[in-house]
Amino acid sequence: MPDLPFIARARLFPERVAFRTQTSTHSHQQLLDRSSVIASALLGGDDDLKEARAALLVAPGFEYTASQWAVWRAGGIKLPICLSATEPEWEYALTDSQAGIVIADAANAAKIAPLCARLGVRLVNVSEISGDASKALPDIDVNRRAMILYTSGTTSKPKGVVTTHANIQAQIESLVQAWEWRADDRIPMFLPLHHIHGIINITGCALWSGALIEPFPRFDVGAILERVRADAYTLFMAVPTIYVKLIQAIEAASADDRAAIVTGFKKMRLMVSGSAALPASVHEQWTVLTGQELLERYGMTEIGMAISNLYRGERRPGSVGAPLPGVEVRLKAETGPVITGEDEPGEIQVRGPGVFQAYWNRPEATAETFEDGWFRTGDMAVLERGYYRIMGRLSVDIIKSGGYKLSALEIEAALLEHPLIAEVAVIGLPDDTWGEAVTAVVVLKRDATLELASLRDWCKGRLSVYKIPQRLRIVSELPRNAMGKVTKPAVRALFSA
Ligand code: MCA
Ligand code: AMP
Repeated sequence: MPDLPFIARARLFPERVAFRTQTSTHSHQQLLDRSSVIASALLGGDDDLKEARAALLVAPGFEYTASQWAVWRAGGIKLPICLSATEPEWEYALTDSQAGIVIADAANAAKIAPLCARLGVRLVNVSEISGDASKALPDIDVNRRAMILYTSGTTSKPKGVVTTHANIQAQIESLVQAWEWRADDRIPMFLPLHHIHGIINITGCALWSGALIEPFPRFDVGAILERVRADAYTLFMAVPTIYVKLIQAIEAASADDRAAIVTGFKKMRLMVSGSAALPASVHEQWTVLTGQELLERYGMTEIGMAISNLYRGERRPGSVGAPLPGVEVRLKAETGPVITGEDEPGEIQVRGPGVFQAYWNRPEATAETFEDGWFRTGDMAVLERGYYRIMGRLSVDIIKSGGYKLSALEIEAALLEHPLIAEVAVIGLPDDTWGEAVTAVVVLKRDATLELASLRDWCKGRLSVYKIPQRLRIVSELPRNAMGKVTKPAVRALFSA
């Protein structure tokens, strides 16, 4: 059987540098070698992990990717989890996916060890693995399941999105072609590795192309701008919030620093924005500031990237462009026929080899989300002069904040456990930096008082930082059935009142 696609690609450029940090470089050959050592250790006495779910709690970089490849080469399913999630969030992902293994590096192993012990999940400290690749690795078909990504949606708990090696290959090849990835590209990686943006668009495409990745533990504006002014990158990919933060930093810099930073950005061959709407004003501000025209694209965990402005062609502010290679897109009115003309809004539906297989263990949710073989995104759009413009989402229970997709229902369920809260409705309110700000409207229990700071403190340990309410409004009663979709606009109105 042929090698898995990512292995075959790495063998094309074994000596090229895949990861570079201030203190180290690692080649594709080193990735191949290290991943086979880790794969041997994962297998132990077995011949094949047989799709066992292996969660990864490893800092981004060489060791992370070697661990990911090891899971795949040993026949497992990679389960990316958020490094900064709370224990209840980790527990949910591990139990829902019935994970068998957690792979953690030295810095993270201690944090998750008590949970692994409680759940009876095998914990592998990858930092302690050394030695030879002693085992023969199994043959893996590209149609085997490769990854489960948890995504929030219209249900209160996140659902696991299952993709195969073939799906991942299709998602990567489409972007490599559209954006003309090259072996001499260099890109920073500061986005979290439990989402498509970091996993596929940056890491997956770069490794596929023999390009170089500079990994960062997180987005650190100072560290990144320092590398930009050193002309370290040809490509840059980020969420709109990051462009807003970069604009703020550039504007605050001294004239000399600013000129050096702007020169670094100007030299790049492509800068991409996605994961949330890029306001046309931010797009235009960025062009004025750096001379770079951002390329905005649209995607989703279930499908990878679907629509993109053109690398060679128009990049229209406020629009997401045209379907990517290999991706079919149609608009559909909720109860009507497929929309064939322009200027008529409908739901975006997508078909193609990159589309996921199923929600893990949720056949009904999977069935509901497909219509005649087309994936229903839940996003509304309109086609204008050949380009799609996103108009919003069908569900008001989905919030996009800082590029993260959040379920209002999940946050409501957590807040309802607060001892002083009787009723709650969570909404996303427009915010210049975060896109939407998580906002809680609450009715308190009799004679209780609550302040935002104390609510936020209470949330720590229960919810990841980006799910914690930024704004709080206390009311004496919620509009009837506020937690249902129907009256959410009425909840929103409580803020403008
Ligand atoms: C953090 N803070 C927030 C939020 N997040 N405030 C409001 N809203 C938020 N969402 C606050 C914290 O409470 C803290 O406040 C301060 O900001 C710093 O927190 P920190 O976590 O350090 O923030 P950051 O590092 O500056 O993070 C901002 C970020 C991050 C870099 C934009 O959110 C990020 O990496 N987002 C990208 C997510 C992503 O990759 N999404 C792609 C998924 P205080 O200082 O008061 O304590 S979507 C996808 O994959 C699809 C397929 C697609 O299309 O791409
Ligand atoms: P996620 O499931 O986290 O991958 O988020 C996917 C969702 O992000 C989509 O369904 C859209 O609502 C939103 N999204 C992604 N890219 C864009 C974009 N360029 N403009 C508007 N919304 C976007």
